[in-house]
Amino acid sequence: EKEPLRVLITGAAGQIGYALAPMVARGVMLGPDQPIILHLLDIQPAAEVLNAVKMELIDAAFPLLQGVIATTDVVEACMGVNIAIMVGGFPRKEGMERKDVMSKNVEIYKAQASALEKHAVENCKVLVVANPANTNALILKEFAPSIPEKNITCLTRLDHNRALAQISERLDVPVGDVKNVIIWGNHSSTQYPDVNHATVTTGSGEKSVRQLVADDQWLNNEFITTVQQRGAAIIKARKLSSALSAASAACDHVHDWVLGTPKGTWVSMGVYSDGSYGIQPGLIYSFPVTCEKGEWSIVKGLKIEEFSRKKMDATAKELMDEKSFAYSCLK
Ligand code: NAX
Repeated sequence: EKEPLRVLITGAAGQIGYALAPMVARGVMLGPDQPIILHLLDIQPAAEVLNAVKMELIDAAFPLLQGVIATTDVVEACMGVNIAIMVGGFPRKEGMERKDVMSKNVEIYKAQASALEKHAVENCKVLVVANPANTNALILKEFAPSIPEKNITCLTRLDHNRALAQISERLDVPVGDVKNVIIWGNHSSTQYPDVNHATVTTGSGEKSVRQLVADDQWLNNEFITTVQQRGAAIIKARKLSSALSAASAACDHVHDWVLGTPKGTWVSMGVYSDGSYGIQPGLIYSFPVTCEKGEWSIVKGLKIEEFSRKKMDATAKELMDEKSFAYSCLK
């Protein structure tokens, strides 16, 4: 019997939290034999809803779930956690300036960084989901200097999964047979979904997605904008932003980070840039990564042609602007 792992979900009374907590409790994130203690954090106005989520988790009688701590106290929430999924944040409301939203989130992430640094286990792995995800992760990293930078990541797996899904639909092949798309850069509409190295497993071996689709016009235009705009399309149709797909992607991200990526397969993660592919160090940028023994490494040596280069640089530029803007919001 394994020791239970403590998984923190912030913003747990929100819609992603409601989808994510049961997935974690069922073993989707850390495996079917890994007992879990859930730490659920939200703010005071959501305390009653948060408690209802706890009641439902108890009522679901998940065999792996060995405890639920639901709290509005950030110190209690962070105490001893092994994995921290940061979903809580301040949403942009109508009529709000971008600066006001950024200031609020910068403050939240600064405070939560300190709490994690002081109270989480030493090797705690952090996944930031709340937007602006890359920049929130960067703020968290800067204000938790004792957490290794390798342990702080942000979610672009939803974009990665959306790209796999678009290819699967287009070619009418199972999504599990499509692999090695890449999301480069920011989790925003400037992200660059790249299929130049993507393949499909077929009866006669691995085939390149570009060859199978045989329509560069579609791949270089509609495919890219569909993935970039998918979040907006969900909001338009659902009147709410993506929740179940975001929760599932968060599980995939942590699952592969902790348990490893299959041989020959990479995934996309927002990680601290080491300067790979000419991306300025000091940004949290989405790269193709493989994971082994709980550590990610950026896939090196992929050939980048002109079309990709421009798009990778444009999204890096947006991240640099966001970074300086976030700093200008710090009091
Ligand atoms: P909700 O508004 O439903 O939930 C957010 C929750 O966070 C609320 O319950 C709120 O009370 C709580 N919260 C606010 N401040 C907090 C604080 N200081 N500490 C703890 N909790 C706090 O939003 P939801 O739809 O769940 O989305 C959550 C975040 O994920 C948003 O920032 C959203 O933009 C972001 N997303 C990121 C995605 C990604 O791929 N990286 C995709 C999905 C999603 O849009």
